[in-house]
Amino acid sequence: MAFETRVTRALGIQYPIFQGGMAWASNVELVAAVSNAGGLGILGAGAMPPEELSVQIDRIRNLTDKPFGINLYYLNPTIEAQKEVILEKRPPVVTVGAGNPGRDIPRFKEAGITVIPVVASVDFGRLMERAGADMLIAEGYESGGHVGELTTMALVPQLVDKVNVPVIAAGGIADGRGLVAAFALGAEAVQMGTRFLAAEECHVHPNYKKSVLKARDISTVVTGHPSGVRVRVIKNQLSRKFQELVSRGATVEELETLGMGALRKAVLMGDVKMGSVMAGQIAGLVNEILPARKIIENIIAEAEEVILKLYNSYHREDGNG
Ligand code: TUI
Repeated sequence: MAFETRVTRALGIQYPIFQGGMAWASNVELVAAVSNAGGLGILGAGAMPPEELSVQIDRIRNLTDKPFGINLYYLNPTIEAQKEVILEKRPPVVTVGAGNPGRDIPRFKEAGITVIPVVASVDFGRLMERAGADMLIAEGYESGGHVGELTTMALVPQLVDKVNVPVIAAGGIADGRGLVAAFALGAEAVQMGTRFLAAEECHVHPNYKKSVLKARDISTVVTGHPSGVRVRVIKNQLSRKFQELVSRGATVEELETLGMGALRKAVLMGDVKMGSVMAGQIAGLVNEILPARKIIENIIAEAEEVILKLYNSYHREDGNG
């Protein structure tokens, strides 16, 4: 089987491709389409009310019999109630962003759930491994949304060297070249968010999709208070306002009030001027809307080509590759 790793074997998925659990943006149809195509679809629970999360897990199960995941955002005020829903509904996989799930890992695992924290540094990854994490998502600064400081290129190999659990690379990956690069660094799967924003099944507002398709290499910026939550978005009126406030010495609270609800405004209402249009630096590579299955098939086919090309160029005597 193509690209079989500890990740694909442990989860029972065909391809080592996760669809990032994006708050508001990863709807049940997208999750099911990715899982049905052989990847791992992940629902972004974000700020979802717990009752709604429960309903959506049932809906995913109606649409696929394949493994899927739920992403919990640990800064969400209703996180405790969301955890209870998770323990009751027992999705196959839980990924955890923006916080320390340490003391929850044992009970998630007792419920038969594979627990995969998102980490932005080696030390935090080691801590999560000691706490019992089954795998780690190493998310680089290229990513959309809430970001740490290290790039994927720097984080993945350093983390791989310091932990025994499998590492999934995230941030800056949108095609087969990215997958092969991540594997070269020691990752055993990749997670992509931005690429799946442009999936046919993704329900983000058409204006949001257009912004992603139009974006180029330098279209994103990290906004937020230096000591608060820092979020990568596509540059717009809101991101400029954020930067202006920071340079005028605004407090963390002022900035978070401005940011609150801005993601929902962009995703559901299509306000791409004053909404938070989260996307990664790789958005410039995302130029067409395709069904999730096609996205996955294209990436695998391209990765195979890249590997063959590398192999041939390594072995060719004349060195022209
Ligand atoms: O969570 C994400 N990405 C996100 S969440 C999100 S929703 C949002 N909406 C409005 C404002 C802000 C966010 C959009 N994008 N990625 C996972 C992630 N986790 N990236 C980085 C981290 C992280 C950072 C520090 C995880 C742990 C950590 O430290 C934990 C500790 O205790 O040291």
